[in-house]
Amino acid sequence: MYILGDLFEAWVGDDGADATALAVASALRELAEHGSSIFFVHGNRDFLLGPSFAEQSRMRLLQEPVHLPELEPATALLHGDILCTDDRSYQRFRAKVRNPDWQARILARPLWWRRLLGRLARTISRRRNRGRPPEIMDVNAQAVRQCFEALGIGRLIHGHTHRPGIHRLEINGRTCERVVLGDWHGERGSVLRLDREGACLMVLHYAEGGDLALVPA
Ligand SMILES: [Mn+2]
Repeated sequence: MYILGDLFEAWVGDDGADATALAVASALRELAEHGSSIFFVHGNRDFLLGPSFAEQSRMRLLQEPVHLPELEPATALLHGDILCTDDRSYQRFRAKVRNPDWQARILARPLWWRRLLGRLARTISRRRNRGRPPEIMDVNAQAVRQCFEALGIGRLIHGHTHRPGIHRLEINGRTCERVVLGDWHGERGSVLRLDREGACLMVLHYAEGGDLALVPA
């Protein structure tokens, strides 16, 4: 199982894991104990999730892009925020907070201070994003193209933009595919099924009686 980041709304350090995070950790651990391999890529909200929580959840932390050359077509996984290059101020912010020295300095601060900083950052981000043109928050076509070319892949899978869909595009005469996962909120959930038939986006569906099923989106 590959979790492509922003599993959590906010993460201020593994020492700040709340009851929800601990419940998630124990569910993941149980899954791992039943034989699943679990991989985690950071998102723009939980980029401070560290080795201690990963160990507790039996997840392996991966650096993006995650390359899966054994798949047909060769596939790469990303959270997706790095493709949103039209949002220049966000990319500057991202470069700063993904720097290991910056992260070490922040994590050395007391938990209460990090919680305050996290709340402040979310308030600023909400204000900033209000009333902005939605195109800015989507991927940049050139960044997508460069990603396919640089990685030599035929399929790219990411989330982040909350615009689930499967997009076909032509790159150097080859038909490539960009799969955008949907979000997980309340009773909504987005899952991608990949098999020989190709990629199919699925959503969680609660049937009557509360049974959980996956149905095509
Ligand atoms: Mn995100």
